[in-house]
Amino acid sequence: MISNEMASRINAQINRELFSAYFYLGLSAQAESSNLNGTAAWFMAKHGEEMTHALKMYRYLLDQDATVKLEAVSAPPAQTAGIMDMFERTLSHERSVTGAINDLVDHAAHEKDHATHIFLQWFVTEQIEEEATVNDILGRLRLFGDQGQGLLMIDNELAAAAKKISATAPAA
Ligand code: OFO
Repeated sequence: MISNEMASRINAQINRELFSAYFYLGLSAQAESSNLNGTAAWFMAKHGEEMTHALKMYRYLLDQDATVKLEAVSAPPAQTAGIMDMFERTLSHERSVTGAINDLVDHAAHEKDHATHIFLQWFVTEQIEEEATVNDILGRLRLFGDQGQGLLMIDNELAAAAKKISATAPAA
């Protein structure tokens, strides 16, 4: 059993994870409409990952005999200004999620809720990887360009990365 306050904070995080999934779904559609099929596959794979994150928290609340409270999910950006903008928004989004996870960890520590504190460690590690991956993609876009051959190469790399994400997706 966890406190009502802790459960309510985790419910808010479920909403953020569902928003993340929605955010990536929107970017996937925009990338595919621009014929960036590898990029679209990568964002779609991220969509799947974010759903898994939401479901991990959903499962945790139920296992802790707490109430799952699903709220409305905000709309993601309807338009972006190309691939660079997509990944810049992705990085800033993931940084905000990292901040929210850190706040949850702080609160679990404050409540001396050891179970939740341990549960959240997986998310702390996951955020490091997510930010590093997006930073790497942005670095390559800056280096090789977001048009022509450079863009084609990066789009192909993202197609390969999407396959790996899907193949190694953790079970909820
Ligand atoms: Fe759920 O890790 Fe990204 O947002």
